[in-house]
Amino acid sequence: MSTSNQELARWVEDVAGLTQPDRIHWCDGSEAEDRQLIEAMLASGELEELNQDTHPNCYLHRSNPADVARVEHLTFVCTDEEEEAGPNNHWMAPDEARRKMRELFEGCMKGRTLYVVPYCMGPVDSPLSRCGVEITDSPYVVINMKRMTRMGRDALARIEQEGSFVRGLHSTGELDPERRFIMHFPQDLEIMSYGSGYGGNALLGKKCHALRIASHQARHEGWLAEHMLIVGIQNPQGETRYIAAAFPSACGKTNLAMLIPPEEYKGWKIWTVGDDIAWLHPREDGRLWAINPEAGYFGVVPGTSPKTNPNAYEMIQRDTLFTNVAVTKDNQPWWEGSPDGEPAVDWQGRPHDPANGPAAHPNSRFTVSARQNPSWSEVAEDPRGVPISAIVFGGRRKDTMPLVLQARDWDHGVLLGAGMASETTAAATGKKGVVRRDPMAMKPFCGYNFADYFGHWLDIGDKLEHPPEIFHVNWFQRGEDGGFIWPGFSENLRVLEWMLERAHGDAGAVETPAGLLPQQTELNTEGLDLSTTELEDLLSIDPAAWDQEMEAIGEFFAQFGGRIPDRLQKEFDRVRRALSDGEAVTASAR
Ligand code: GTP
Ligand code: SPV
Ligand code: MN
Repeated sequence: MSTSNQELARWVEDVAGLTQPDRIHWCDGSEAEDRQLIEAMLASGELEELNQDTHPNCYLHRSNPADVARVEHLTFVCTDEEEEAGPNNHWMAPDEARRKMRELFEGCMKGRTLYVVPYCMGPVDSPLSRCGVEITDSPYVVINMKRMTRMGRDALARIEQEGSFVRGLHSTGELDPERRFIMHFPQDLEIMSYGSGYGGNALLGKKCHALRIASHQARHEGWLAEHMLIVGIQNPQGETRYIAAAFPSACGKTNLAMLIPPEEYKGWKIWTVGDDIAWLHPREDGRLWAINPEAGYFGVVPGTSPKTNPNAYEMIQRDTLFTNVAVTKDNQPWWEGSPDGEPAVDWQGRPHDPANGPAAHPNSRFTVSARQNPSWSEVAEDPRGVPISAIVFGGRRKDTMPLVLQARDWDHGVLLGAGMASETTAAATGKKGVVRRDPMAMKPFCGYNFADYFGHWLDIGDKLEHPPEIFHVNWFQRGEDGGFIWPGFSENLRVLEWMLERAHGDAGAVETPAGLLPQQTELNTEGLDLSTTELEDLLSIDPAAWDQEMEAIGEFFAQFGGRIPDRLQKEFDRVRRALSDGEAVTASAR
């Protein structure tokens, strides 16, 4: 295989000249090719077969222990001006970055195969989709891209027809954390990644293309590329409405996207459209429509069980690639939160010893095709996407943020998103559990200056005659005993129901200076074991805590100098003033 696209052919030739691989393989995306790669990786030890009786076609990949998460401090946005990348990104001048990367890539594929991986983000027949080509020397990347994207022949045909594509060059390199860089050149639609074989650093269609590069394109073309799940909620009357929700990494997107309704919700059904990324477009009908650019899930394994996420648990019993989980003595995958079994060998391949920490890495992941999900929605293949009724922002916060809060209008919603913060998780290297500002869950992924991004969100609102309602949620508030107050998981549907009633029905709300809270009687808590004080804690605004929160948001905005849009600053001032005039508010004390 090769290509009729001259630009692509020349680029592959140039890269091969630089990296000097032994062989070049153009990926066609076929099952036969996938099988051959898996066989070769089993032979080389890059993959291990898991128990084929209990887990047919499931394999384990163990990363280098120094390469198990995204590396935000080594991820750069290389624009002409530093201001364009903004204080939210690490920046390097494009020339300097290219020089650095050339040195690293020189001769790095000697003795290896160079794979050319054409892929399409989004349904191949959708005008909203965008294509890319990843060049990589990692067969692990190829078999992941096969599950995560529309990869191979059809994508290449679209590229040849359209003529444009995002270029991504990747090499695993020597996995030295000192020689590891993930570089983005948004103006040239180009990505270069060296020195990591892990997920978001190496599967370039995902965070690098579909968020960092796409957010830059979206800004110029009038749409949004977001770190959001897309879920359809079908009520007992048979109506399905769609919600898009942005939570930071490892904060509950996959779980919410494939939730199973609680027992009290007879006749309700959840449909998964996407679990990590949404591309949102204003349409002529005045509504916001969304597609999921991905075709699979690269999901957090720990905590997945028939109790927390039965759909995900069922979906990963077959045809799944596991990365960095532990195994039982009969070679079944095991992780913290597994419903049964005992770990015998840990994620690093050592005999399990609790003194070494968790048996599965906290950021261990599964890779599966979305079609394996029992709640997979056919509309994920619809070239038009789905209309969005509500946008939800949410963080992992032990206090301050109530279970749910509705914005009074679009601008206020943009403030709720821009003001988001969340405790850091194992999805990226660095300290865990530290509250940091993470606007719209895009801190690691926005390819340009956040101040301009907030302005772009305001502009999108102006284009929408029927904008989605905007909410903020927090499933992670903790009580005095340190445990989560809200039961979460399935029960989150109760909150989604209130949102949809606010968007399309007549559910009541209590106005507070921070936003609208559900009236206690309007949130269905039937069958839940929640005391009155717990419910009050979940649905209240503490003025002292919010005063501190606004202070922190103000300081965050100040980093951007005068670049924060006036409209957002005014909205901030309005809420701040209202809060300082107000009293403590709980949903019960009306
Ligand atoms: P990325 O793939 O990193 O972008 O993450 P994600 O947002 O898809 O996170 P995911 O759904 O995989 O959840 C991460 C962790 O949060 C898992 O350990 C879950 O068990 C836990 N979690 C998810 N939803 C809830 C919830 O409603 N309540 C509580 N307490 N934990 C949750
Ligand atoms: C995340 O970290 O938000 C992920 C996993 O979804 S990764 O693909 O590594 O970005
Ligand atoms: Mn993610």
